[in-house]
Amino acid sequence: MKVLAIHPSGLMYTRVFLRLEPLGLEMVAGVIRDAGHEVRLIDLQVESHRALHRLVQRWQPDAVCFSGNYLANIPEIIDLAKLIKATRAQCFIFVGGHSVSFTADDVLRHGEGAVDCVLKGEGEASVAALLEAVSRHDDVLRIPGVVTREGIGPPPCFVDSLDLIRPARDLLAHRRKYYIGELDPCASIEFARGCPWDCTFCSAWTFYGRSYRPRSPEVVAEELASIREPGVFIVDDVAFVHADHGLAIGNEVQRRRIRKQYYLETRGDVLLRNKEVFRLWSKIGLKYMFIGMEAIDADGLKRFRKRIDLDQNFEALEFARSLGIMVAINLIADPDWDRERFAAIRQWCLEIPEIVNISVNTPYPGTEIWMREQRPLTSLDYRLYDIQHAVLPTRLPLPEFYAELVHTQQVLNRKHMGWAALRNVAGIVCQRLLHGQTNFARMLWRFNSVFDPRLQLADHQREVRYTMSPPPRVTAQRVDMKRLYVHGPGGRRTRRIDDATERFVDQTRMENEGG
Ligand code: B12
Ligand code: SF4
Repeated sequence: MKVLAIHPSGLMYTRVFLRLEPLGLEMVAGVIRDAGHEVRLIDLQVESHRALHRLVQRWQPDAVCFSGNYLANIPEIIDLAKLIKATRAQCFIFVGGHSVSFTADDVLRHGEGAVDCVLKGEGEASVAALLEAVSRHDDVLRIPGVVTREGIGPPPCFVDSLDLIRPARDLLAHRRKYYIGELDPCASIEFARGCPWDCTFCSAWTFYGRSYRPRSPEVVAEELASIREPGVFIVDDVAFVHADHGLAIGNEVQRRRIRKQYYLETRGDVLLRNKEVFRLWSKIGLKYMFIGMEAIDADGLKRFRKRIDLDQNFEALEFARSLGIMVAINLIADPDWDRERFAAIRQWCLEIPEIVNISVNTPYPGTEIWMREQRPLTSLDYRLYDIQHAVLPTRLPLPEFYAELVHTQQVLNRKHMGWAALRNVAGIVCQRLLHGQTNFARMLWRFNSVFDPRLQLADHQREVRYTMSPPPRVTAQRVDMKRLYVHGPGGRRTRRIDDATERFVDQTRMENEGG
């Protein structure tokens, strides 16, 4: 079969700070190709809708699949599916990915027949079986993870081994367009999959059932060596959860003399527990790190169930500074914040050298707060669910909330954007420009044209053609968390959070110590 894989357009964030290759879709495309199909991949973060329609007309795919990781992309996916189905009625159209795994019924309902099925969970596990069933005109509802308008198949399953899967990186036409800050160009890679923690605002754990599955260090190093880009974004939810795994990959990287610059995301407590890993990685190229601090008060951390205290977070920042790694931290702004709260946050952030990113508290389907939040949602427009818009009632009038939010982001970004930043990074900018890489230079001046309170407010006035189903009415006490899981709970063997102490227990270390 001829299969076209489509990644939807970028959201606000990717218009300024970074743009990354669609790794999940490349992995799914790799499996489809290995199963003997002809595959093409188009990424609408860097190509136009017109280019997509031209490709569909010329190439005439038998099947089209979309990556639905982001809730805010769902209307775009539905519209594209309808347009493609209108011209190629016989084409089988399906959607997979993180967000659509939690909203499958809605996606099928909005699709009005244009979306043949949603494939929930890890795409690699079932996509080949699904296409086989389609080509034989078999019943697709036999396939794990499939949901159609007629019914639901068996629950999604995990791939047998992450080591056997390689992303089809060669299918992307514009690899030089992917970057994060000065890592320009930048590729992406996965060292491990899943997260053992259970923060209330996050759906990474409900997707993977709190499992955590590392890939073999040799396989990771071999894949790294095959990457051409000098920059690498490690996409793990929490990097280096197991010290031995991080050290083993680091040693392999050294042994093979792989020289790259890296960006990763992790937690403060992991950084402190596995200092030797981060020390090694700072020597072999770790440049940037993102820490999801989320709150700078104990109450906030407890409410988000971060299972970490403030002192640990601050100590982690100190430690990262001592290694010379540039850290970006994330804080979650609640729509309930008033002017004083924003001012206090601005003040705190200006006193630290780190990059501070502010996102807006947003209940997403698949998260605990989606079930527990008692405040009414002010909008069911998917496009506003990108953690840059407020979908809960704001204490300040909405225009003022956006004015405060963007002003705070502006103040924080001034440290790292525009002329102030250029003074420090002029050498890097010139070097990238000499290599024809313009992403980083452009990024320095883009903030104000994308993050603008008037534009954010205007987004609320758009016509809403697809409305999301609201959360089921449940009382705060009666939430059955198991109902949220896409993949069943991974069990304690892969989890290892000690519920009594709320601390993570390093599985590899325990095994090595005979624990
Ligand atoms: C790396 C990452 C990013 C990267 C790159 C993402 C990219 N280019 O795809 C960056 C930093 C750019 C990013 C940005 C944002 N992100 Co992000 N991101 C992640 C993260 C941590 C890992 C994604 C990843 O690459 N995983 C590894 C690959 C292999 O897995 P995967 O992509 O999920 O794909 C698998 C399945 O989903 C599925 N699948 C995927 N596509 C398809 C397609 C088909 C056809 C099939 C069958 C299956 C399938 O199979 C794949 C293989 O198993 C996830 C958390 C998570 N665990 O999912 C959050 C996550 C997806 N991000 C999230 C958010 C909110 C954002 C932002 C909106 C945040 C912001 N500050 O603005 C932006 C928006 C970016 C945009 N698209 O424009 C939320 C999504 C929430 C939601 N429900 O919409 C998540 C779930 C994090 C969270 N804590 O809740 N993100
Ligand atoms: S530690 Fe990070 S990835 Fe894991 S549940 Fe919390 S926010 Fe999500």
